[in-house]
Amino acid sequence: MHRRVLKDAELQARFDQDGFVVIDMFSNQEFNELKSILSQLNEEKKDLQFNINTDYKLSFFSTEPNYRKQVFNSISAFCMPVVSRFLDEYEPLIVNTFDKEPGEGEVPIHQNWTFVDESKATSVSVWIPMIDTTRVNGTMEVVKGSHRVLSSYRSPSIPWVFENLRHEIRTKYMEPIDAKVGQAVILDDSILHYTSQNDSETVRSAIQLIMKPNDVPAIHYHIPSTSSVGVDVYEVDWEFFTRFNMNEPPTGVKKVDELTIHQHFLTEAELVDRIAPLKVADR
Ligand SMILES: O=C(O)CCC(=O)C(=O)O
Repeated sequence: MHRRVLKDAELQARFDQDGFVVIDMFSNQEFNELKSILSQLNEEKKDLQFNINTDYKLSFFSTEPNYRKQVFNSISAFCMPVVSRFLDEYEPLIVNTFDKEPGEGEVPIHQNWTFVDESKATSVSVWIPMIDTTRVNGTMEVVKGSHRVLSSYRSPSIPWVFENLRHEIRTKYMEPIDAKVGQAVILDDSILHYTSQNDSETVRSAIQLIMKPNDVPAIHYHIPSTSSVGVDVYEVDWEFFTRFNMNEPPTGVKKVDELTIHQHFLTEAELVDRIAPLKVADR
């Protein structure tokens, strides 16, 4: 039995079925406060260097741990009381800002990394768009029901099980979520998701809080380059993620276990079979 995620039973049932829910989260006043916290952080951002070059600007890729700490501290201090109205005893592990300039910013299809032992608990991403979002300006798109059924071993060093299906997933199975200012999308971190480039004239900014139940440890999986099946399990915390460069092995954290995994690259038929709604009741 999985530890519950949401306090409300109806939201929990929808989350279990689809792998996400959209919530009216912030009052106008709260949203405006969050906007001003973000614009203060953006002032600091101008001279930042990034250790990974992407078409979108992600605070997690900043080479400056102090900036990442500042993003974590100021956004989570403000958001925690609000998010806690909905999530059942969750705490932030990573806080990110994502910016897409006009004409760029595609975030390729991915699942978020594994942050907890998913046989017992669920980590979530609380995604908060700072303007109304649709497919035109790069809203959140998801494959409904793709959570918990693909792989619970996800990290920068583990190959994606959907690697051979990127085109099919994006063109046939992704569904955009039109989101309004004040709303948040709560995603199971194992759901397949994607955001397109921003084809509007306005910058599209969003905040992501990756959150875990406060009574389970945070973990990070790493495959050493010498192995293709052996996974080292590290126990980690929020500070680790303010300095972690995903192109390098984890440092300064304790290895707590070693696992053997057999990743299997899915075919389209297998993907369809796993996400089929009829199977939801059995999960
Ligand atoms: O904001 C974006 O464009 C991507 C966000 C995302 O991938 C996430 O919150 O997991």
